[in-house]
Amino acid sequence: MIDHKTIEAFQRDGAVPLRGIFTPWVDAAREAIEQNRADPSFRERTYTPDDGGAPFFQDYCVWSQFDGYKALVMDSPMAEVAAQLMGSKTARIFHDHILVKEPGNSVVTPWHQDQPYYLVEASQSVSFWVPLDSVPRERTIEYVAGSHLWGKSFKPKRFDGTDLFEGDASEIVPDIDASRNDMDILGWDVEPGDAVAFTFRTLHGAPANASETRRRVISIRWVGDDARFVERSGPTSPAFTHLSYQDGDPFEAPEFPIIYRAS
Ligand SMILES: O=C(O)CCC(=O)C(=O)O
Repeated sequence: MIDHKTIEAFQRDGAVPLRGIFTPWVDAAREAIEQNRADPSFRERTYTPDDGGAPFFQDYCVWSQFDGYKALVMDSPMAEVAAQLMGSKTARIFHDHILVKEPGNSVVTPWHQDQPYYLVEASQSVSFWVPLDSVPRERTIEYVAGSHLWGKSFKPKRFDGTDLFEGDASEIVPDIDASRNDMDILGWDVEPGDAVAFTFRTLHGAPANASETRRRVISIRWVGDDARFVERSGPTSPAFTHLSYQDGDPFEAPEFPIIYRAS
């Protein structure tokens, strides 16, 4: 499905572009975005900036509720590619994150790792950031190459800057923008149906949308064979408060089905 060089780049850099692999699923996914905006879930979190600018719509864990998202998860090669990139026999879906930055939206997605927000820990993880609009290099998501191998877990904050877990004393994300010249920052211009695959531990961030074009994205997260539940000091993001588990339990629940299993 994907070549060896792509897998190597993913494992070395923590992020790799995949060109055109989801193009057949773009139209239905765009339809799903409109259905989802009209009928958001209880997890929806839309940021409307104080500057009166356009909103940043976000929703989570809705992939099974809208046909266009479901097709991307179930019918596209995503699950098999996830298993290949992770070096896992299985690919289990964790969740989706819908991110629509409307034209003129001023919200910058701050630099962060995804892993510390989650109720799952896995050495095998991958998110597919799938744009449904063209996004040029200057407006696209960026990654710090190799940061997934730093052995760090930086403090999770909401995109509005507040701490996710009260009293969390973990290390704050370094000021990546101030040290851009000393870092290997990766980013690619992308077309609808491309994707960037990255690990839950890779530091990433994304600019505001100062353009006149929408920036619709579906980010879909997967884990591999060794995934385990992890207890945090408060509700995770996304939160699954109805689930009960012990730290280190195998990561299994009906909302996280295995979609691909190598034969
Ligand atoms: O698209 C964005 O603004 C951020 C996406 C992101 O942080 C993610 O997919 O994990």
